[in-house]
Amino acid sequence: METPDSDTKLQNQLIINSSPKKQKWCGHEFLYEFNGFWFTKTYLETTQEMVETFKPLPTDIILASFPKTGTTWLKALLYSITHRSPQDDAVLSLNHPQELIPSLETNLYPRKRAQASVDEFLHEKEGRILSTHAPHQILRDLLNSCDCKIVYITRNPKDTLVSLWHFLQKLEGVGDDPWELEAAVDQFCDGVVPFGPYYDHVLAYREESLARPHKVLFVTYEELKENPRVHVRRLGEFLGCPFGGGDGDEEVEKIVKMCSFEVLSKQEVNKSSELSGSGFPLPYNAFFRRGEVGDHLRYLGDEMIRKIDHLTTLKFYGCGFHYGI
Ligand code: PAP
Repeated sequence: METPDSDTKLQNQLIINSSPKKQKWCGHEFLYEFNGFWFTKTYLETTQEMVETFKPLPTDIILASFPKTGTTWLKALLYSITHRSPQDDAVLSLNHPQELIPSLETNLYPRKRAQASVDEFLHEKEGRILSTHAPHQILRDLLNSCDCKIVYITRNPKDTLVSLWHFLQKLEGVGDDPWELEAAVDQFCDGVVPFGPYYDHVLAYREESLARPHKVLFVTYEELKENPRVHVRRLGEFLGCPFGGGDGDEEVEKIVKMCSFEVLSKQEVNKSSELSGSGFPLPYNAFFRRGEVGDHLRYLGDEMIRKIDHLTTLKFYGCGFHYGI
């Protein structure tokens, strides 16, 4: 996953940060602490590079999320909501959502030096949709530097963790040193997972959405599942491309269906076990597993659930956010 080049750069950052904390994670990976959050070596480098050089535009839409909370789904939705002409209809059946909307730290910054096309993408003026898993605490100045719109999706912590745990089983090299579920629960609760702590990540974007509702829209995976039509309309309005009545209802219906787990996960491109061009050493199909609310009940024992719920009560309920249990 890492390159010799990233090693050198990391060394320099480690010197600047004096003594960053480092913790063993899963497989052969370590995580490094930066401004209170944990990153793999690659993400530490690319996130720092992005913070130093990325210039959002007022016309940008930034999809922000903690990993495994519904990013792929929201990518499909944002793309469809903002591209509604008949010739756009086939795009989702031919392209993986992760490739339609690039991730700043996964796709754009690691290759920025090497790929002219990426530079070109970053210099596009209108209608860019970009995603990031970076926490608001680290991006605050950058995101507040212009009037770009931010859509943040979150998902209940137990399903998020279970989804992350499954995803990482598919990562090359993890098989030699499996990430046991007990260890995953402990590390998740300690916040030592990529882009963690999860709770701090969610709360900062939520706070920002309450303070600046015209700039940040906060949506949960569960509410999107429960009533996708309402939230597709809400997204359209927030992004300045509302749906009317009549034809609007049909358009909403079409988008909800096109982006549903049932339809997307059956597209050939999304079923493919080829290595994806998403920047992860993972196949295309790794982004579609079960797509359900409450899947954690199949995997987490009572004690694990108690531990996560206890933390959720302290962190979320303690802040008046009654979510995640
Ligand atoms: P990422 O952070 O690596 O981009 P992300 O897309 O946020 O991953 O999360 C993947 C989860 O979203 C998977 O959940 P699961 O492991 O619990 O199954 C995946 O199945 C789910 N997912 C992908 N597409 C959809 C969709 N269209 N509707 C609902 N869930 C989806």
